[in-house]
Amino acid sequence: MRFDIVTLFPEIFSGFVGESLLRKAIDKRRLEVVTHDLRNWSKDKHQKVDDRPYGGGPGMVIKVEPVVECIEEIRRLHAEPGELILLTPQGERLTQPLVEQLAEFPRLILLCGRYEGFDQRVVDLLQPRELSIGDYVLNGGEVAAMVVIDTVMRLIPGVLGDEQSARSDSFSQENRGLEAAQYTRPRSYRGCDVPEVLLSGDHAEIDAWRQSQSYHKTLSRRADLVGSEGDSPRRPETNEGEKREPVN
Ligand code: 6GU
Repeated sequence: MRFDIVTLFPEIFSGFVGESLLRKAIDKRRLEVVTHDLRNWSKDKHQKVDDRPYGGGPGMVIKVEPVVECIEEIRRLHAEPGELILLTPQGERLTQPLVEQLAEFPRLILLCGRYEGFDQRVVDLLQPRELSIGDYVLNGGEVAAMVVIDTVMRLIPGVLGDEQSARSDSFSQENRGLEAAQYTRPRSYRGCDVPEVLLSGDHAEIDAWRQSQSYHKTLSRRADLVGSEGDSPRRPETNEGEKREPVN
């Protein structure tokens, strides 16, 4: 899968792209990440890509020509035209099912906004899919683009190493609930012990305990995830949860 990132701040991505999991996936040729500096498409000698808004008001607006011409040019860099995504707080909210859809595309082009936004004609002409990562305001789309790459890449076969672990993550199609608590050695630390059931070696019992934990944790923290019939997490068959220690 290929990601093209269009941004005014390509340096923001260098540490992220060098990070080990992403770096390894790139080295294994499972992923390709290419940044493009929007200023390279400026027609201005000062490489300006923004201007004052018509009608007045605070802030600056990113101009239409550099964006449209940049997207046209980078589309031609690769056989796949790519799914164009504009990162904006006004977009559709990114959720795990949407991440799963995005992971099916061979190429995503991520357009990062800044300042007060883009000239509306960017959207009218290019008709991107508009995405937001949540109900809060970022200074720009760069952090949101990293969230898209981070969430999508883990679903690409061969990136995580263990595909099953991504499929059963919290919020995935397979598991809409929160995950059960995990423990590793030591068995006891400062008076806090690993739950006995995890040491029992009884896998059916362990599974039931984890399902019950997941269900009760989801209900207490994120009741909004326990929706209508058919939605996970389902209530476990047993009443294990009631007699166990409370979930944290
Ligand atoms: Cl994608 N961009 C900005 N600027 N703010 C956001 C966002 C995106 N998603 C949530 N807040």
